[in-house]
Amino acid sequence: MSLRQKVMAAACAMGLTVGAGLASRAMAQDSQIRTVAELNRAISAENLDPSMRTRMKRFDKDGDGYKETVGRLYFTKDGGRIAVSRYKRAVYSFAYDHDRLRPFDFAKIDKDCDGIFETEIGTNSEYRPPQCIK
Ligand SMILES: [Ca+2]
Ligand SMILES: [Ca+2]
Repeated sequence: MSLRQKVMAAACAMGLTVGAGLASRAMAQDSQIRTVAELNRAISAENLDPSMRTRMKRFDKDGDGYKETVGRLYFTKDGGRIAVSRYKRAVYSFAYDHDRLRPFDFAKIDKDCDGIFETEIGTNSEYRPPQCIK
């Protein structure tokens, strides 16, 4: 293969990679999780990566010194990850990432505790458990 051919092949491979990245991002947007039920399905055992352990950490999101929020990080078998925030076992927000690389793609919160994540929030924003969950 000539140098020119090698460069063309590399450019072509990069183009395909970028295309696949955009396609998976578009799919992630299409399959956006809208409800607690859809979230629970996404993090059910059969959809998780068996080689990765779910991580758990407690957070003080409301700033009262008590770590009321339980955060769990799930690794999905399609190569993504989902961070879920719970207060007394009830889910109130999550963040989704299709490739396990910073940053997360998007994050949502259920502000009125009706089981529907109606509010998009910044993936780095601090958010406390909604009053209705307490
Ligand atoms: Ca707290
Ligand atoms: Ca809601």
